[in-house]
Amino acid sequence: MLAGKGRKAVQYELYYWPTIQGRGEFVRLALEEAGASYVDVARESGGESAMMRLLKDERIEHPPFAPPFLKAGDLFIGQTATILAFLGERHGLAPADTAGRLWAEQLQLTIMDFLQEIHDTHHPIASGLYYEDQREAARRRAADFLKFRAPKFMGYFERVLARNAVGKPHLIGADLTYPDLSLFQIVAGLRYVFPKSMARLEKHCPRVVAVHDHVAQRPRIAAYLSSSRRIPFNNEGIFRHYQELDLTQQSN
Ligand SMILES: N[C@@H](CCC(=O)N[C@@H](CS)C(=O)NCC(=O)O)C(=O)O
Repeated sequence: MLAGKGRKAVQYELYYWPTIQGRGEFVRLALEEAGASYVDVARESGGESAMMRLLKDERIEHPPFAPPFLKAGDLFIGQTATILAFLGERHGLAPADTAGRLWAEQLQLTIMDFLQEIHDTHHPIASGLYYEDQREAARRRAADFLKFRAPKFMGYFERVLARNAVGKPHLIGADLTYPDLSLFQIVAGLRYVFPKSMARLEKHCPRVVAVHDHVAQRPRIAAYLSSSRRIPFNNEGIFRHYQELDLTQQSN
């Protein structure tokens, strides 16, 4: 059991690949900020096999397509954004009104689009092929990503933050919501993947960086980040560092 000391009895089961942050990390961050009690099942002995069995289990009424998925009582919930909408509502990490909840979902889905494009910089042809088998395409894709797509996504979140002028670094209203946690993870991940390009890009999006810094300092998140529950970035996951893909163009 990975839940911290003094927490209530296990409430949630998170199923995700045990050696990477990946999409599961967006869920872990929400569980940690909520102070929720959870088991990161695939990191337990025999847990990965249990996860694979569940993915094929015909008795599950609403079967998830892929990890991450969350078991909450009798509910099985797949899709990162859907899991976060569920946890956000349950744990005060989402706006209470319909318009606000939809806005949070919209921002989260945009973050998931951004994440997919980050993944595609190192695997532009196929996830099932080795990076080494798609290196040239990756170089072209990363160059395009750094020149056009990363500035466009970051610029969008910068504008959203500028419009939400509440004096606090939050995407929605005056309180922290789950898209803030996910934006933190995007910045942390991009710093690992493209350290040189990110140093340049961050000069144009100080509000996004402020969200990152605020989230990193929240007591539960800070405790989580320095714990063994936080898997270090590595070159097996979505965020991978290949030096040759960083700063592949010089124009920004
Ligand atoms: N849209 C889904 C994507 C889920 C997904 O692609 N999961 C990856 C790991 S991060 C996986 O295991 N995919 C297996 C597959 O696509 O066959 C989400 O956001 O949760």
